[in-house]
Amino acid sequence: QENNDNKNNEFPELKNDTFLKACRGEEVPYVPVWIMRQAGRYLPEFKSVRADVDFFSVCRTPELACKVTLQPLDRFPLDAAIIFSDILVVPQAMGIEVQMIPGKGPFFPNPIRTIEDLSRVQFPVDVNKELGYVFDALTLTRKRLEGRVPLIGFTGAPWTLMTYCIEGSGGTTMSNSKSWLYKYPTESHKFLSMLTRVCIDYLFGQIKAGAQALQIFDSWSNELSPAMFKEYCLPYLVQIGKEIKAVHPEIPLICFAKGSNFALEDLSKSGAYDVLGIDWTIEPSVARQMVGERVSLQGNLDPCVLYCGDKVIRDQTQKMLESFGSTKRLIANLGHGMHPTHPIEGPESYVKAVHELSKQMINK
Ligand code: 1CP
Repeated sequence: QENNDNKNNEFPELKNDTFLKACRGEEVPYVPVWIMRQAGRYLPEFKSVRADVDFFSVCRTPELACKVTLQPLDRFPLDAAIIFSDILVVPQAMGIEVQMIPGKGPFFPNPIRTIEDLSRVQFPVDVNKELGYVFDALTLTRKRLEGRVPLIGFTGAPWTLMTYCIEGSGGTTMSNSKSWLYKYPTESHKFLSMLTRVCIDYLFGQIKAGAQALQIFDSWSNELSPAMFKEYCLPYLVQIGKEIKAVHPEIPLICFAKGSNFALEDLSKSGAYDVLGIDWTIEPSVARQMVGERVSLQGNLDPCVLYCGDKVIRDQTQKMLESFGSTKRLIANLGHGMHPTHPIEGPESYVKAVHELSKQMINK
């Protein structure tokens, strides 16, 4: 508790608040842009850090986490930074071992396969003890940012974290985790409630440490039918947003329930989020119609456009901005994260196109 009190007063003054303004639906001079996975292996300077240090050691070393968080900002005029970490630090904090296998991704040597395995999950969790390294990285990064742009903190959503814990890796059919929902509804809700509690405590800690906005990643929500989403995702997403909002109404909250387009209306009416992320499987104009003016939208360029050179990127960005219909209540991003194989010129062209084209639209 003691480690972060009053630190907010010591942070440098924010110079570019375009992203925060767009989250709140205020007037902006241009559409702000940041990119999911903007720090990562497409950057040679990231690869050179990773050459000597394994993935979770970068996350656990505030100096290194801070360094790689700032790398993309030194290349591109992005409007927000996102702390370098991973959603899987939460299962680790609950006593579940997670390894990062180079070229493969996350691997859990002992996944939570049976309901008996739930007894192995550490709960409750002292987030200051288990995740204090993330808080330290946030505080350090907020200082080193020198107010250039706001710093975003994040967590995985309960359902997405539960799928990893049960499947033991990504890239599966989700048959184990989805079977849980159908076969063991009580235990599924129990596991999701535990994860929700840890996520909320973790996000409170991130705010205290200096995070200026928070994103909840429900990357695998698209695996669930509307009825299953309503039962196993929505209530927990709403609980997280509401509990944070009750104490910190000033911190913008972003929910990215990837591909769950049917949920946009419910999420926008829940009052739990300021911003909803969308991927490329929904037309921006349709998403805008579903959420009205209740929330800001964030997205949604197909990451694969960034392979296609400046002209295609510019044309597709123009189409995207036009489809959103208004430059208000909008944050440009991709519909998902950067790929390791992306050329550096991709995000460079995208950020430039968003800034230039949106300025033209606003000044017209
Ligand atoms: O060796 C490496 O460098 C591994 C690549 C990598 C990176 C750069 C992983 C492994 N995680 C990260 C960082 C990361 N992960 C960030 C950093 C901040 C930034 O955006 O710059 C963030 C926000 C995440 C969040 C994350 N991790 C998500 C949610 C977002 C999404 O992409 O849907 C998920 C699903 C993960 C799990 C994960 N971690 C890493 C990989 C390769 C994966 C996905 C594996 C899979 O497909 O299941």
